[in-house]
Amino acid sequence: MFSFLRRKLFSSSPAPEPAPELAQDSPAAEPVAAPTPPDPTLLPAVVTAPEPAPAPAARGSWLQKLKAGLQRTGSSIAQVFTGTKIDDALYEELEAALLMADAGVGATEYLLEALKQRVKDTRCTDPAGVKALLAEVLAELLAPLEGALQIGATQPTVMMVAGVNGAGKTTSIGKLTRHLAEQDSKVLLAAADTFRAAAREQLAVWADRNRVEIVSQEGGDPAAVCFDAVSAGKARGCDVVIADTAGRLATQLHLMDELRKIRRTLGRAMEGAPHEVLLVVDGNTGQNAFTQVKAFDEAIGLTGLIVTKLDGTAKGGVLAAIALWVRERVAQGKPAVPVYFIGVGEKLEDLQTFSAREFAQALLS
Ligand SMILES: Nc1nc2c(ncn2[C@@H]2O[C@H](COP(=O)(O)OP(=O)(O)OP(=O)(O)O)[C@@H](O)[C@H]2O)c(=O)[nH]1
Ligand SMILES: [Mg+2]
Repeated sequence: MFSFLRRKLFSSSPAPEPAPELAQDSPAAEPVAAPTPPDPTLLPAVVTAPEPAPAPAARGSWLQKLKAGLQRTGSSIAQVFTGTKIDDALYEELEAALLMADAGVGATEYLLEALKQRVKDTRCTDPAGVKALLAEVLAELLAPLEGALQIGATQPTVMMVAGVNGAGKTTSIGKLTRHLAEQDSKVLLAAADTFRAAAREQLAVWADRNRVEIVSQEGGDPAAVCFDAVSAGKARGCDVVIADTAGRLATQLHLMDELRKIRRTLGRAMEGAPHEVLLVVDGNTGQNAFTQVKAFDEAIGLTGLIVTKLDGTAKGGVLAAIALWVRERVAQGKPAVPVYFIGVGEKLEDLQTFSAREFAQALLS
């Protein structure tokens, strides 16, 4: 997977400057903490030891995990095509299966219409052929969700990561940090979940394991931590600063205000920041994930997504609903919101770049 990430993840980035000393330019700034020694009880289940770069076969095994995770959904869609006739009953069954897979009404209608047209155009006569055509139209629908995370256009590239409680934000940041660090990117983490000591410690463990710096502060204002982290990132010639925020529901208005403040503060710390505003959603939550995407986008303007836990009983069809929403945005001249990564487990190699075709095939296999 690693070479795949290398290919997709990075734009050409200039070599980082030698690291100068941290400028203590903010009164609220707590010095960049030396990586905290890990408390073994807090070690995430994700890694037990630094792992070598996965072999090329890793992507194959990832696909198996994705297929297994989506199997419930996939097998029910695949069952629609086990008959011998292409008739109204087949399309009705397919409609029900797509809705069950959490594709939502809009994307289901879109897919059925596109599929019927494709069946007509290709004069397809057997259900197995219709299944192959569905894989095609689904991959086409999902295509706008593909996108490579660009690192290196600015130094540092500043990312803020948000999402509901337990979606997988910190774990995904940890996995991403490892991949970036292995690519010799200098990463600095900002523990902007200042309320829970466990949250700070969880991120500190990842910082320690990946031997990257972390800016952390007990209590206090998460926006101030982010400001300090970007200031430190600039002073130290970091390539990437990633802010981990506390989980919250989009309905908790004061907490959404806090996220907006973090976003504004990052912009004050560095012009143009944050360069990426990422939402982490739990793929298991189906249409709820789609609701979260729309609500967080409205509040903080998303630039990308990470969809986790697609190895569980994920109703992966929700990506079709998100893709349709992205298509509509793009048609209105707004930027796309790509799925930069999908999570298919708790191990390091289980964070993978998203491929529309692979995902469509896994969903229908
Ligand atoms: N199976 C599976 N588990 C995952 C995946 N990503 C994260 N997890 C697990 O989900 C749980 C929550 O992950 P966290 O990274 O702590 O989630 P968070 O969004 O940071 O949570 P809060 O900070 O409490 O809001 C942990 O047990 C992770 O190991 C994934 O892709 N697959
Ligand atoms: Mg967290």
